[in-house]
Amino acid sequence: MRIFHSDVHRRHAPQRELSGGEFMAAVETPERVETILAALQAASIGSLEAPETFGEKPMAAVHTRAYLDFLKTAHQDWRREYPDQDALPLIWPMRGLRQRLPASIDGRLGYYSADAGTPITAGSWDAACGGVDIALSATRAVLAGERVSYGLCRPPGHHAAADLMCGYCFLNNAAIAAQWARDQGAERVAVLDVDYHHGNGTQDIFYARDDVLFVSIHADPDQEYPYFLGFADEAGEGRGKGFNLNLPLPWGTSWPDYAGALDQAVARIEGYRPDILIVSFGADTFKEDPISRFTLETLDFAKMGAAIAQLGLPTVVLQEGGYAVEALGTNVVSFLTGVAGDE
Ligand code: SP5
Ligand code: ZN
Repeated sequence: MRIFHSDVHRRHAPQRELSGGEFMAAVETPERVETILAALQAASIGSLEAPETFGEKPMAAVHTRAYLDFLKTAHQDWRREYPDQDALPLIWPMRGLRQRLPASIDGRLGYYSADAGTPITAGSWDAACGGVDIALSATRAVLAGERVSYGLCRPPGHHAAADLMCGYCFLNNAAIAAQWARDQGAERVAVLDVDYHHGNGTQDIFYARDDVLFVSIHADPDQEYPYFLGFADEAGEGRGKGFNLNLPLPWGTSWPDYAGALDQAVARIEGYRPDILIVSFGADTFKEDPISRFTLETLDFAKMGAAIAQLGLPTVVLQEGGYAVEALGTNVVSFLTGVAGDE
């Protein structure tokens, strides 16, 4: 298995995040990558490689140019107003307000964000670009004939929409990879999102399309973040009708019920006959995850990977969430071992 990673993610190192009414220690930290890398090296399940550089064009095929330009300078603009803090929005253009892009940084932060839990730091843009390069390098490896590749992306991507940052995500690594695979000649691309949280950004980006199937297993948005998308009745629109499948599960879900949903997800993907499968993998379904409420165990990740491997598809695994740092590396290795099968 070819594995792609880099150190650029370290430039995104938020100290604190707003959660539960107070500033808490950030959970989406650089240590997440360090622990995964250490476990990958110890397990020697693949070659560790540096990503290639792809530039902004693949990003601009998914995100708006205005959003990319905003992200690029957001922290510099913020620092002119607020000397020492990470950038966070505090007001959004909601019901009854004008959908108009303001000039001020506070206004633009609200316009281009969906929550106040996604701090922008001085190096966030560079780190996010590095995550995209990793995702695209992993995708290129699979298009070139590798059966399975893994992109150790950080920051994660699946909550980011075409022009919204959200849920620790800035650039949607999986969506950019899916679109890029299409542009390289793949006719049908499937994205399977098994992060604990619904991949609202990925769903939104492909909602009206039938050339990218989006299937997601996640905590019920009636109970869990992101609260406003990810319900079972969201099936796609227009040409995309029937090409979006949400499988929400309640708090407390353990392997037997998770496995049932995974069977449905796998059956839908099999019926779609994609040329390539992109997996948004979050280990935040783990029983000890500090912000989540499923109860999967380390060995369940291997079973999850094995069920996905049954599809026999060229498969790109991209890292999303997972915040139980001590077990994170082991959980990722468990999943990848399952996906790799007998290779
Ligand atoms: C990529 C990814 O996994 N993003 C997750 C974003 C979740 N953001 C909201 C976190 C709210 C946590 N509050 C739960 C407190 C538990 N004590
Ligand atoms: Zn998550």
